[in-house]
Amino acid sequence: MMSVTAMKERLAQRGRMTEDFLSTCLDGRPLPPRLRESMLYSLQAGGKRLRPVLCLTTAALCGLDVHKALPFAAAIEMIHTYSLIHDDLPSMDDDDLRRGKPSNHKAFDEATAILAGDGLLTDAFWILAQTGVEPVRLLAAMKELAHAAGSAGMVGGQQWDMLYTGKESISLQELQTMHAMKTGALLRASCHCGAILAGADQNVETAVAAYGTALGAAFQIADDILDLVADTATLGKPAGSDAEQGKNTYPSLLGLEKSREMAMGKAAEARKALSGLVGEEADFLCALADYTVMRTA
Ligand code: GRG
Repeated sequence: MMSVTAMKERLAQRGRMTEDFLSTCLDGRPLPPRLRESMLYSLQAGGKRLRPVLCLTTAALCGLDVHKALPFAAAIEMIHTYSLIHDDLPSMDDDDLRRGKPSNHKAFDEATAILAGDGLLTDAFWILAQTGVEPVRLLAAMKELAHAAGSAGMVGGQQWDMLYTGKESISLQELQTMHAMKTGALLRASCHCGAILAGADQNVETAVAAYGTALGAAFQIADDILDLVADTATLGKPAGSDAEQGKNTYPSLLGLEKSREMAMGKAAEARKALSGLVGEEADFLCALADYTVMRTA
């Protein structure tokens, strides 16, 4: 078992590795300065870097040097960052604060924020195309990522979220499906793609993807709970915004205690998925699953 300190150190170290890559990824390209500034503003605003770390770690777990997986992992963070910029727009969640700073459209303007998101999404594929693994593996991982981020995944989940917002009540099944698409798909793909890039055996690939699915669910339930119980300064985004916007959440459907139990259950499911795997990387992933539900921001 990995200690919380060792887990946090490894998370920070792989997060920094991703940030170093991201800080130079737009260098030497002919971008309009305002667009570059706006893209870098959100890319460099902090964040846990959970998704790239998951990708780097599952790649390492399956025998690939983390440096080889780095462009792909960084591209996932670019896609995640674009989704946050667009999610905060006045036409979507209309949030003024993200990662403890003014949202992109507040720091710049709405049109620039839309373009910064578009730029990050599209450039992510330009960057991941530079991942140094066999093309067949890269293509398979790219297909998985595009599916997870697109209309059958994150984008579709966001559409469900908007359709459900303000609706009296939705079923638990509807809530779970919406979150599996909106938040879960990218987290699952972050895990799965590392294994695909490394050319993992089918049974290991399946185990890692199952870990990602359970982790994604645990993460979202924890996020709903945090929105209810944490404060804005700790979260770096407006607390209580789910209730204010009339969103259906795990606590609103199940209550706080049942939601906590469900989050713990999903973290346990994530650890169980990796039970056939040994070593430091598997231990780290198990510690990350626990961190996902214990985190305070
Ligand atoms: C606009 C296409 C489009 C999609 C938006 C993921 C998403 C879909 C919106 C984010 C809204 C939200 C708060 C979802 C809850 C879970 C979540 C993705 C939280 C943010 O992710 P973290 O906690 O953020 O990993 P950091 O800042 O640490 O990277």
